[in-house]
Amino acid sequence: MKTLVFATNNLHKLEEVRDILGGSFRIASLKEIGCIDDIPETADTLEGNALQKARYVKDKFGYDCFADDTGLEVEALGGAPGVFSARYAGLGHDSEANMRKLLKELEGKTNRQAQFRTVVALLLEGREYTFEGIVCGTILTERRGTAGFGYDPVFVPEGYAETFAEMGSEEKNRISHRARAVQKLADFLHKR
Ligand code: ITT
Repeated sequence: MKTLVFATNNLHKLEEVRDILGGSFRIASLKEIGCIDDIPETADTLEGNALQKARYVKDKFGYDCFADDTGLEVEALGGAPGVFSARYAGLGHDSEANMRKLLKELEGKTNRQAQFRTVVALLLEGREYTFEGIVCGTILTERRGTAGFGYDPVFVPEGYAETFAEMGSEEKNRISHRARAVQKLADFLHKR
């Protein structure tokens, strides 16, 4: 089975991607390759950050690898928090504070349309590839559910009544932004 390094410090993402790709690839974590660095994400696009993370691991550790950058893009907020989703309420990846700020910004707004967008960047044999996955939905006025991570408790994907945090990992991993991008990555790798 081919091994792929996934350049993420987010253990929820690692678990999701292992669930999605686990049957076909062995997904190695940064810890397994001896990387404990806080990888810089200073680009101003999801594409830029995904490539930055993958290039960092390739340059410093020598492994072909892939990375994911994800943002929640809210229509009434002009696409914010977008690439700043992790740091929306300040430094520190504080999901509770980020959701609190989001709900506050949307107070009284009737347009609750949003989308999660993931860009996966793959570095393989000296070339770079990107794959995108989007899921549209709406932002609730309050949190619901405890599964998942990040903004999952306030996001209801289109065509569903439950939030990502209520539906549990199996269902989220069938329809999510990350699942869509990672499936494109898998299709690409299978065709090679
Ligand atoms: P890495 O950069 O180490 O991969 P990260 O947590 O910094 O991990 P991102 O920059 O891609 O990841 O994600 C930005 C934020 O968006 C993240 O901290 C979450 O709050 C949120 N997010 C990402 N994917 C999500 C998902 O599937 N469901 C809910 N929120 C998500």
